[in-house]
Amino acid sequence: MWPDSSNDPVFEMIGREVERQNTTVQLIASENFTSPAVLAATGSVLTNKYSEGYPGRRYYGGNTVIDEVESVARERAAALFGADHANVQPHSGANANVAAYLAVLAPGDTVLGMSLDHGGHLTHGAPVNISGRTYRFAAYGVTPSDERIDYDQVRDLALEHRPKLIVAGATAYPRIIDPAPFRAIADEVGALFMFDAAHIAGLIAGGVHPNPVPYSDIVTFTTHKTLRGPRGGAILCTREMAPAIDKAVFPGLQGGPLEHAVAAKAVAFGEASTPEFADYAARIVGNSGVLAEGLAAEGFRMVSGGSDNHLLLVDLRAFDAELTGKLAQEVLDQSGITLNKNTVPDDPRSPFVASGVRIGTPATTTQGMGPEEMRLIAGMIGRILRRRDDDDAVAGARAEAAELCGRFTPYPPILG
Ligand code: DSN
Repeated sequence: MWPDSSNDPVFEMIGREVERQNTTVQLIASENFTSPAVLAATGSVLTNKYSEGYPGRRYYGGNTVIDEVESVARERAAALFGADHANVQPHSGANANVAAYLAVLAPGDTVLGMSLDHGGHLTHGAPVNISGRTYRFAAYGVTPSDERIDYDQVRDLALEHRPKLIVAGATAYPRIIDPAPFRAIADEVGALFMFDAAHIAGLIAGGVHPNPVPYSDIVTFTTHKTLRGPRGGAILCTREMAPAIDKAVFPGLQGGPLEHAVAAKAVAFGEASTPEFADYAARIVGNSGVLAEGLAAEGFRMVSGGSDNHLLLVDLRAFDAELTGKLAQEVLDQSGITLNKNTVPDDPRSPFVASGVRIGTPATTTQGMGPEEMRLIAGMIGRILRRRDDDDAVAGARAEAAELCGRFTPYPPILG
């Protein structure tokens, strides 16, 4: 029926990626290990189906089962976060954000969001992104003194710019983002309020970060970060906003939904509603705190002094003024520790070089690593970066990382 692909080298490559994920330490703050159930749904025959539209209102026949699946996903997402309505079709967090803008803004409208170089996201108005090219974004950031969001500055900027929409949320901010002052500021200036919860959706679901849903007109998020589902996005909104959001996702922005991903999102929402997941979310944050202490003991400076969530932003300059984020990422990669370079607030270096690294604990926590392993990893990072010119030290660290991961292997090789 089909050509024989069993010897296609792509499968050998996938096998090597399973091996990489199994044998190196995954510290990218936006990554995680999905469950076998989520992987099974992602790899299901639902990928074969066209289903433009929404449950009960499709443009193609044969969608009885798909309607059931998408309805379950929508109901579970809404229940998990206490929202009136969920749209589970966005292919990504970026698509979710662009659809939200499409729903409530006209080209040229003013929006207030967090600047990318203080921890925001490309879709929060970066000039190179469709958001920055279509709308007039004004940006708030963190204070120079405590490196946290200054809600007084947000208010001042809102009063000055009178935005139609205020956006909260970040990709490299290690602290709680309080939705309440944002709501108050939005009400004061007559703006809508959107919270981009991409990074922290799992922490919200697990009850260790304030839930922005009661304060927001729209909440967007990704399903593959702390939430531990398949790669994808979703939007929560009020009942009043639901028709505009649905219309913006389809037909406004996307075509046929990826129903295999929608099924996997449904499975992930189910998993995230369990007591085990709440325990997991608490352990993510606990591990982040221990890792911060361990890295501080090695001489690193945490931006804002520490972390309340799943990530740390580490300013490398206190440890070694010559060490860039780019070099640290490369040396650690060779040593079996995967993380990403990241600018720190007001970084004199470009984003390609950067003075910091971003470190997250969602994946290692899924593997079952705890405080003891966080202290070990902090020590390894310090040692590797101090001895970065010593090839033997780098090779030794690679073996140490493999030994550590061998005790917490996420996947059997068969899943390749
Ligand atoms: N790429 C994501 C992250 O790493 O935070 C944001 O889109």
